[in-house]
Amino acid sequence: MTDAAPYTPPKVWTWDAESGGEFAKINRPVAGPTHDKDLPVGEHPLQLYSLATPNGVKVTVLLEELLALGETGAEYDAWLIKITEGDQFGSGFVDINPNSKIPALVDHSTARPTRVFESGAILLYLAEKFGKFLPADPADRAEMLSWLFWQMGSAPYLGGGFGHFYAYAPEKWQYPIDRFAMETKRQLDVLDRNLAGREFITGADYTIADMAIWAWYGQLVLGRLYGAGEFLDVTSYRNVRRWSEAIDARPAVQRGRMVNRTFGDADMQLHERHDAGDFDTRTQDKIMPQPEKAED
Ligand SMILES: N[C@@H](CCC(=O)N[C@@H](CS)C(=O)NCC(=O)O)C(=O)O
Repeated sequence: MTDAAPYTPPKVWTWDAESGGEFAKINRPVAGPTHDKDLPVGEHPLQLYSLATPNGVKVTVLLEELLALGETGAEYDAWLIKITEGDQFGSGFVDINPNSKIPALVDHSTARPTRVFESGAILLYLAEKFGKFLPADPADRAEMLSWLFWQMGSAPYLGGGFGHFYAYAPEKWQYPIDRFAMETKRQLDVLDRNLAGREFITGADYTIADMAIWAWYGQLVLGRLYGAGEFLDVTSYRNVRRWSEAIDARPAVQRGRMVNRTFGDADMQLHERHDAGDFDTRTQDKIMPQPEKAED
């Protein structure tokens, strides 16, 4: 049953009205830049242009994990792309990602700068570049790639489907919420069954598949996405919860979550990261003007 008003599609769809909802102002039916704007370039080999949504967090978690292993070549500048203000449609950003979505990376350590877009491609590019967080054995690697691509194909049902209609659409409509809640719960069950016999997604080793899946489904089960923890009964996925908490406890994951974050607690927001020391000195609680102390 649905209470949505019936709609008869016209012969040819036209863009003549805002659809409403949280992101209506930035959505357009055409690609390409809307304005000229060069991207800033910092001193480090890797330049990341992003925001701390799940797709952005995947990449900053991997970069922080690589740095934690001592891979100094993974030093990076993380520049903030404010998607609600249309930064993704600036000409410089479109040059590195014609799809106008965060995250996007430029590697300046190569003979010519290498652009990489799509979070899954960025994870794979960095894991291969440093030879970390991906299995060497072909069968194990195939398993890892299967789960990485599972995440890339599945999360749009969670974010663009469930999250959109449950949290961002201008009204609550039962039909799409039912459809995408069902699919989201099915996906959580896929993960829960897989993690029943495995410590991490592909077995004993922590890989980029864990990072990619954790950013979406781990954070969902930890109650951080769409205020939907209770609605989806996330605590019932016990294996996913155990795995989510273990990954969440990693210091590199904690740091990765803070980068390019513009919401939530001020001490967890590091709008831009240009140096490892920024986590201690540049979070919003430290750089925001503090209220003046009352005179004694
Ligand atoms: N498949 C892409 C999806 C990226 C994506 O959807 N990014 C969103 C934020 S999570 C975005 O930049 N949205 C801006 C827009 O749609 O204009 C990836 O994994 O990198």
